[in-house]
Amino acid sequence: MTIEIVDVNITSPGRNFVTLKITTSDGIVGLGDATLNGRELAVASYLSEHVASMLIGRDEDRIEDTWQYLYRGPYWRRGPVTMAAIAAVDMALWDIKAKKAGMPLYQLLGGASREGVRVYAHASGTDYAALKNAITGYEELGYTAVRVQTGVPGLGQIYGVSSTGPGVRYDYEPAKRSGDRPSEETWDTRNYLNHMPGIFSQIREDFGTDLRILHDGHHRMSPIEAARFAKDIEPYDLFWLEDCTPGEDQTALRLVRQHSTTPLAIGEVFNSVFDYQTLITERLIDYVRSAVTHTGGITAMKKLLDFAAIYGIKSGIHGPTDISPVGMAAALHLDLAIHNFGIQEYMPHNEQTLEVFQTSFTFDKGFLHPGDKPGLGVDLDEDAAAGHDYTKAYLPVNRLLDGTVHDW
Ligand code: CS2
Ligand code: MG
Repeated sequence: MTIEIVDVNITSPGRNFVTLKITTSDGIVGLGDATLNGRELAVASYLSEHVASMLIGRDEDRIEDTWQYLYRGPYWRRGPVTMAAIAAVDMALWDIKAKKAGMPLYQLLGGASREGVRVYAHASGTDYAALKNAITGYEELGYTAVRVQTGVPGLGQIYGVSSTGPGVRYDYEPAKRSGDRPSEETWDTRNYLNHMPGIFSQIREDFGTDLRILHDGHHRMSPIEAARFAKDIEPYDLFWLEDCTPGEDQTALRLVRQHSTTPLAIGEVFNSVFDYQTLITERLIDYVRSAVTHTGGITAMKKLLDFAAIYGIKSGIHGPTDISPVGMAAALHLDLAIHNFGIQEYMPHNEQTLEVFQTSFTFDKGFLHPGDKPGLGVDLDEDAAAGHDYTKAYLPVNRLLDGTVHDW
């Protein structure tokens, strides 16, 4: 059989999603997530203007060949737009192959290596009282791991911290759906470095040693600042410190490693195994943070994670709400199948999103399972999707207190 129809669906049930839908000549449908937060239409246009016509008439079973055709064929390589487009095609073809086999995708990836995948939730609060409330709420829901982000004295709204006060549901969304340019936030690393260790100390005092605590530095520290921070927080036994330095500077983590045993995670802005080459071969990280959606799909992620496994490095696949339920399902099938699974990020999607994308995954006491429906296990309700028009949205820009543009 061959690929007959290629559609790009754009919907916005509270936030924007781009979904590739491939239909074969015998009517089997595969879905792939192509969502790139704040730059959604660039990927949609790459797919519909450049890729769709290349797929028509191809054998849907030739997944590796199609991946290489889309990666090596155009000459221009890598980058988030191209790799999200390739990821969407790859996911859709794996979805089709698993549907044809009558199996959930994880079976084709080698079968389950565990009963469920441990997930971490996002707990945040503008001050410690609000943060404590959020962590307590997640513990009551059964979570065993939380990412903690909190306000910093002297700074206003900062990325990763819910501004709506205490609450169990993590209701922040950094991509603002209004206006023609990004909003701006302020940052001061000195205040942050002085404030955060005390927060981790209070969490350990209030919640004990069992809880897995994660934290996201969002690329905002210099190598020497990150080294000091990783050393300062060692006593609080973090599960990981994420993105402590800007992602493109792989050797920055050598300095952090020399000074601390705090586990390090990086990679949500990466899109290729080559972004990890130094990090993995020099064992500078402990967890790979790529999204299946932004790193070339299941084919590329499986190779990346197998490469990481040789060096004792585990997975920590990116899973905020800007990854659609299709991309999340792809992550869960991989998580269940690979040996070197570490943890999975999980921010539940809102109800409107789950009406558009019907999923088969289940949550039980801090663990997710992708379910046993053939394929990825996600259906797209196109009528429901049509009810939510695309709305332009921008991620915020970060500035130091003197106005200098800063990493975020
Ligand atoms: C975050 C993301 O999930 C995370 O660790 O860093 O929420 C990130 O800010 C967004 O994916 C950006 O689109
Ligand atoms: Mg992050």
